[in-house]
This record gives sequence, C-alpha cells and structure tokens, in this order.
Amino acid sequence: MSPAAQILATLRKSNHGISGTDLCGLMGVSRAAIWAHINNLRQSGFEIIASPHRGYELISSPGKIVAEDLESRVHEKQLIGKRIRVIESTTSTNDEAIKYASGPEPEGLVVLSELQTQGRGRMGRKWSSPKGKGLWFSVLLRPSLTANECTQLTVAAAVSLRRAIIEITGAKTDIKWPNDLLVKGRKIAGILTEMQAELDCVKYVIIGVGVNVNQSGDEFPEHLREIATSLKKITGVSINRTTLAEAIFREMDKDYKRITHGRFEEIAQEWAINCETLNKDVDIQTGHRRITGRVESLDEAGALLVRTQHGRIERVMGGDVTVSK
Ligand code: BT5
Repeated sequence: MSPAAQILATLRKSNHGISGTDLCGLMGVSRAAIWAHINNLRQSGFEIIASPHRGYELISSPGKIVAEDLESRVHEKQLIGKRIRVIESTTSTNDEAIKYASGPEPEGLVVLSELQTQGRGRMGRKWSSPKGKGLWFSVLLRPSLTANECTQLTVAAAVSLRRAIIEITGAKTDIKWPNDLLVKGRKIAGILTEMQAELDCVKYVIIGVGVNVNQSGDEFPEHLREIATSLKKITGVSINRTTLAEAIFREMDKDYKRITHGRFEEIAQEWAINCETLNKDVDIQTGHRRITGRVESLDEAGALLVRTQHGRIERVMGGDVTVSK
C-alpha cells in the first residue's frame, strides 16, 4: 500500500483523530513526510483537519475516484485491487489493461477511468461511459483455465457485481446470461471479457466492467433511454462510487478465489437463483447460428445448455440472448 493509502486507512479507522506522533510511529516516517502526504491528499479533495487536541481527522472524501483512497480500502489478502490505476480519460479501460497485461504486470491490477471515449461492448458495439457518472474499469487476471473455461469468469463477475450492488444500494438486479445485469428489464451493468490465449493456454484475461451509477434519465444518450438505467434512477439517491467499487472488488476477489479453488459450482448455483434467462424460452444468436429453445442450466464451464425444439441439448458459449415473451 502506498504511504498516502496507508494514511487514509489509518485515519478512517481512528474515529476520534490520530496525533502526528502516532502516525509517524505507525508508518515509520518523519513528521515532515506525513505533512507532505496530508497536503497532497488535501489537494486531491480530501478534507483533513489538524487540531492540537485530536490530531488529524478525515472529515470527507472527494466525489471523484482517487487511487489511494480505493487502495486504502482493499484488504491485504485481496488479489483484485492489489494495484489500482485511476485515469481521467482513455479510449477503453480494456485497452489500458491489455497494455499492462502484455508486460510483466501480475494479476489483480484494476484500471479505472472517469471517462471512456471509445468504451466498447461485445462484437464492436459501443458502451456509453460519461465522465464521473459510472464505474468503468478493467481487471487483469492470469488464471490457469482453458480458453473455454474463461466463461466462468464472466458468470462469476455477474454474481459478484449483483451482490456488491445489493450490499451498497439495496437494488436487486437480474442476471441475463452471460454478461448483463438488469433492473426491470433495463440494463444497469455490462461485462466484457477479452483474453489472449495460445494453444488453449490462457496468457491473460481482462474483465471489463461498466456500471451505470449516477446518470439521471436525460444523461443517457437518446437511443439508450428506454433500455438502460442507473443506480441513481432506481434508488433515487446519488451513490458513492468509491464505496461501491470497494465492495465490487471484494466480491470479485471472493468469486475469483472460488474459481481458482475449483468451486465454480457454488457460483453456478447462485447464478441460477438470480438468472432471468434460466427456464425461459429463448432465441440465441451465436456467430452465424440462431438457436431457439428452452434454457435448462449452466454447465461447469459456464456455458448455457439449451433444449431445442427437437429435444437436443445445445451448448452455447457466447451470444446474444432474447427471452421470448
Ligand atoms: C456489454 O456489451 O454489455 C459490455 C459492456 C462492458 C463495458 C465495460 S466499461 C469498462 C470496460 N471498457 C470497455 O471498453 N468496456 C468495458 P454488450 O452486451 O455487447 O452490450 C452493448 C449494448 O449495450 C450496446 O449496443 C447498447 O445497446 C447498450 N449500452 C451501451 N452503453 C450502455 C450503458 N451505459 N448502459 C446500458 N446499456 C448500454
């Protein structure tokens, strides 16, 4: 953890303030160094007061996302979020994460941007990512999975996101296989999994996550107004994005560990309970094929098992699902 993140974590724990001397002792640095870090944090928008009796106190955090703030909230045993990069603007956080993935960067890195100028969905579709209104981030993973098994990671991200959203906002979302979270049929979050694999050996996987947090109705582009929604629209209040991101990273970390310990079955069960696609008649466009049938279950790799009109089971690894009315 960086010194600034350490200071924030300590201030948050000490409800009644902490003296400069105690902070120096805890961190093993000089008073001047503490002073410099506190001043930098103030410049980033943290309100920190210093008084002779109570020492330093954290009064409020800025509305924007600050890497040190997020870092200070990540548990030391957590892999996802161990390193966090926050940028003001980029084409797509998946592009940024891919750059790191091509180097020696270990797994667990999160790249988050306040604005994406070319946020993307699957198959070249666009993802609207207005400045400061949502969580637009990508997680770098290097799992020991086959390329096919990586569907598990998308399924896992959906259940992690769902849990974190309920915990922080109370909003209940439905999962639409493989990568959508919906509220009353409107999309509130999407996941884009991209990977690099050679001979079925996965070099890296990037899990890109977009969550609509604080857009009001007219802040969505016209073509999305009827099909998208945000947590603010659902709950009627603005949501603290840092608190939500903290919960999402924690829940994603739990599910990633379940997968790496061979416990995907638990995720599949949770998915089944919350999935709007299960036991429904569907139409699936996958590549050039169209499959019509009833969704029966998810298999151990995260693929959808669909019983067609002819009674056959089709295994679907990816595609666009339309639930028949
Ligand atoms: C997705 O694709 O749902 C994946 C979205 C992933 C976005 C994240 S943000 C961080 C990371 N960096 C990126 O560049 N991407 C990831 P798909 O299932 O193909 O859905 C795309 C469709 O969703 C579009 O064609 C629109 O109809 C709709 N859409 C676009 N922006 C939206 C938004 N903000 N909210 C809800 N729906 C949206």
